[in-house]
Amino acid sequence: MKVQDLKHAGLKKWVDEAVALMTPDSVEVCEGGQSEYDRMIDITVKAGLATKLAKKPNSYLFRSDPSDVARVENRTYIASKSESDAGPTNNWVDPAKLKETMTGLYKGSMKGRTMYVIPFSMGPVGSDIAKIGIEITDSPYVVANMHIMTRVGTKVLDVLGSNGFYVPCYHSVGKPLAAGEKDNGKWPCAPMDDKYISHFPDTREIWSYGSGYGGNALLGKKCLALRIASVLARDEGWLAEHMLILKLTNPSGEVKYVTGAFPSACGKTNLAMLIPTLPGWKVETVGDDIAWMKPGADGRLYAINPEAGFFGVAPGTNNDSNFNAMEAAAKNTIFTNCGLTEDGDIWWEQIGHGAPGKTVIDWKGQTKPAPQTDKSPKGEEIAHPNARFTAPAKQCPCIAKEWEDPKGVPISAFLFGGRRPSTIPLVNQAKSWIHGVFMGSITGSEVTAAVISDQVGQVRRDPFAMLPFCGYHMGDYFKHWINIGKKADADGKADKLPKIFFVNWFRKDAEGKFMWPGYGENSRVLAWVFDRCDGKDNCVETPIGNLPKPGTIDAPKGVSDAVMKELCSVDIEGWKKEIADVRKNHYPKFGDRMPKELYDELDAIEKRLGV
Ligand code: SAT
Ligand code: MN
Repeated sequence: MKVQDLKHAGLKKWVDEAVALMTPDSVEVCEGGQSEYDRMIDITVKAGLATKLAKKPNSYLFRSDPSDVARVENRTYIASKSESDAGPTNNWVDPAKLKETMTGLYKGSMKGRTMYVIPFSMGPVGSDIAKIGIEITDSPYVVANMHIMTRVGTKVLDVLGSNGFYVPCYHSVGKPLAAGEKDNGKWPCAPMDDKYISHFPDTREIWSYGSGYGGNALLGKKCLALRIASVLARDEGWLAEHMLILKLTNPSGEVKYVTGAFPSACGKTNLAMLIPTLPGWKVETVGDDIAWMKPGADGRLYAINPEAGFFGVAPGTNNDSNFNAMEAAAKNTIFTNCGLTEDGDIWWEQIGHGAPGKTVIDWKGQTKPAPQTDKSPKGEEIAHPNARFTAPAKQCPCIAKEWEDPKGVPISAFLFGGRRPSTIPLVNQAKSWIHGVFMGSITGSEVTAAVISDQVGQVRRDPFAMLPFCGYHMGDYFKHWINIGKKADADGKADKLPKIFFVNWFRKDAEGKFMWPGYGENSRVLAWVFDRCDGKDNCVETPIGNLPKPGTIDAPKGVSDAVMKELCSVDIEGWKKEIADVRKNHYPKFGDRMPKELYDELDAIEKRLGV
């Protein structure tokens, strides 16, 4: 479709301005559909950027530049008008200055390339909870990924109409081509110091430059669906959260929907696609990363998954850890930075088997001996640790039939969690909404070797798993959560809000061994949560919250009664330390915008613990 055929006057003008600034060789408005997707892939194959996989139907492997392999948090900006609105935990630059710098970079940045204008819907097209974005990009890889991760095309423009609201998103890889120059197999991107992932919350705009990878470039995901959406949600009275959504069915066929927020590397995608070991229970997936929730007329919160695909971490995924993800990525999938086997299949660390043949090509394009097992020495990885698969959600065998319901699904429980080797029990229900907000605000996870080496073993707090994804001041974000509870109270609908739980699959014993087997066995905890939402008599009140009554969570094989008891009891001394750390090191980070209600919770728990 041509730009002059756009019916939305503001949109047409915005695109014209971008064309004048970025001077692409040609411009194309994306219409969506399989043939457009195939054409984008074809362009990348011809440019030497993608390899067709012989072993996976309609699937391709890309290798990015070694400098462009993950989100770049230190180049990510929340450029609100006022610095204090971005808060102390976001990078801030004056929006006018940032636009000046980036306009300089965008000038001529698409020379030699095609500009694609991607109309996309976050959420089912036309849903009341959905939002529209328009991404301008010079990367056919981005177009193909957006086709999988969002709903793209003319159907979105039809909903937008001639004056609808959309979030304008600029993206350029920042590598213009000289006359006759071609990518020639080299992933285009700009040097690190020229990369910018910028958000303008006041004007609801996203400007991204210099990176072609993941959340830096697929702007519907973290940029729109979390950073900008969190601001919209604050202003409009809903929630945009970094949460999975799952459907839980008990043996009597009753259904509840549960969301969960966990910092990275805590198994969010695995939980969303879990295969229960508990007989008669079923888990199905609505979403694995992001939930948008709006209060319905009945006072319940209704959630949609704004995405249409999974952008999952490949290493560690195998038929045992996540059979459903492996199936979802078995065809029509884009793989990035995985290894390539001799017989034309992908390979990664902990895929469950060695690589066939004599050699494999690693994510940097180097030929290496084929690994016999599925492990590689650290630093010698065949797949990059942040290698990804982009797979359509509808291919997931356990996708819930209502995953695209435009009304969303009514949520019964929120789970917060992290990797906590000590202190934090297996599951703990908040005493009240505000106590649950308190739990969310102190969420943290042990730093694993995969992240930052000098912090290994320490707890890094990541409130609501939103620290890198909140588009405004975290103190105000906590206040927004508190206000959702206050409003429900005022409407006499507090009992309709989800119950809040804190879970921990990662407790370790004195020898450093995991005490809880995790994975499918987590269904035992989900079953307890399910019954708790029905008010079943399965808990005991303690100073830290409601813990499982002995015997109400069946121990999995190999877990003794003594271990179950330890997992479900209060470690008073540990909690005193936990709370002291929150008071001294965590809450002060948010300064004077830290809501008083949360300090009151801190006082109350100290009192209950006898501090
Ligand atoms: O690169 S993404 O932001 O899409 C994925 C992630 O880092 O969680
Ligand atoms: Mn995520």
